[in-house]
Amino acid sequence: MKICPEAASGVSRVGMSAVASLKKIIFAEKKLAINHFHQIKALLVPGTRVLITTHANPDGDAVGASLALKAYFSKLGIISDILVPNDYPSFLAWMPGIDQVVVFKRNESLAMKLAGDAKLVFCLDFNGLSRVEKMQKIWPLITVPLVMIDHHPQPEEASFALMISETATSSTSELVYNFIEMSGDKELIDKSMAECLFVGIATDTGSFSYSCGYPETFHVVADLISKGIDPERIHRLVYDNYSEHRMRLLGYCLSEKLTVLHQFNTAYIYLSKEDLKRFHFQVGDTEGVVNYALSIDGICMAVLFTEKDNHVRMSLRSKGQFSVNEFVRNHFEGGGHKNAAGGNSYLSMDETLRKFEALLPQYQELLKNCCVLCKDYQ
Ligand SMILES: [Mn+2]
Repeated sequence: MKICPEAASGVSRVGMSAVASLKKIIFAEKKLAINHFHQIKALLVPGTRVLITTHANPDGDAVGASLALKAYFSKLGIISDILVPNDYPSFLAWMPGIDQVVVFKRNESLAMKLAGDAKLVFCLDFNGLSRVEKMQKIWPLITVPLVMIDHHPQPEEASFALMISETATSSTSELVYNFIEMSGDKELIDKSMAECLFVGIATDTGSFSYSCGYPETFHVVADLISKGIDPERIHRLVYDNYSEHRMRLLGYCLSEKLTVLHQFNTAYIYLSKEDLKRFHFQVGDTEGVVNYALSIDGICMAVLFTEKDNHVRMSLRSKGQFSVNEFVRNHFEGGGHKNAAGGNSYLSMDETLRKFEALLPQYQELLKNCCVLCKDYQ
C-alpha cells in the first residue's frame, strides 16, 4: 500500500474528502494488523524465550522499538534478548537497557546460541530477511515463527509467519506503542520505555519534519511525554553530541565532496575509504549528511555514496512524490521508504557514480515535476 504522509497533511491540495478516504484505508489496515495482533498475542506466554532482531546498521527506531518491546515483555514474564547485526551509533549509547543488546558482529557464537534457543523471533523495523546482511547466518538455525513488526513498504510476506505491517505509521516504535496499547497495557509503559519509543519516533521523522502527517503519531507522543520524559534532554543526547571529527567530516562533505546537478534536481556526496579514515570515521558519523544535500533549494533527490570493503553503500532521500524506494529497487540492491531508502552497488565508486548519473536523464521529467509540486505545496 502506498500512502504518503505529506498527502495527508496537504489538506488544501488534496481536499478533505481525500484525507477522509486515506483515513479509511489506514483503518482497514489497522484491522488487518489487529488480526495478526491476536495471533501474536497468543504466542506470548510467560516463560517463552523470545529473540528480538533488527536490520543492519540499527538506527534510533530499530533500537528504540526493540528496547521498549523487551522491557514490555519482561513485565509480562517473558524473557527476551535483543540481537542486532552490527554496532549501533554511539549517540544511542545512553538509552535505557542498551548495555544488554548483543551485537552479532562482535559475538557471533552468542548470537548463534540465542538464535537456536529462541522459541519465538521478532523482526523489528525490517521486512526482508536480507536486511540483516551478514547476520543472515542465523536464519537457518531458526525453526520457530518469525514475527515482523515494521513500517516499510513491500514486505517479503512469505518470510514471516505473522506480521504487523503498517506503512502509514511514522515508525516501528509507534507500532510497538500500538501493540502495547491494543494489549490494554498502556499503563505498563514506564518512563524508560517511553524514552525509547520517543527516540524511535523522533529519529524516524527527522525530529517531526517528515512521515508525521497523521494526528495519531502526536497522540502517541503526547502520551509518552505524560510518562515524564524530557524531550529536550533526549534531543540533546541524540543530536547535540557530534565529535569534532564528525563535524569536520560534515564540513568536508559539503565543501569538497558535494556535486549538485541542477538540471536533474539532484545532489550527491561521495566518500572514499581514505576520506573516512582521514576523519576517524565512527558508526553514525555520516548519519544525516544526505539531508543537507536534500535541503538545497530545487533539489528533489539526494544521495550519499560511501565506500565500504567490498561495495558502495548508498543512502538516498527525496522530496514529495519522487520515490527513492522505487529507484533503488530498480537499479541498486536495496529499498526503504518513498522518501528515504538505502541501496548497495557492487561496482567501484567511479563506476557506481557513472551508472547513477547515466540513469538520471530518464528521471529528469519526474524529478522536475516533483520539484515544481513541492514548491507549489509550500
Ligand atoms: Mn523505522
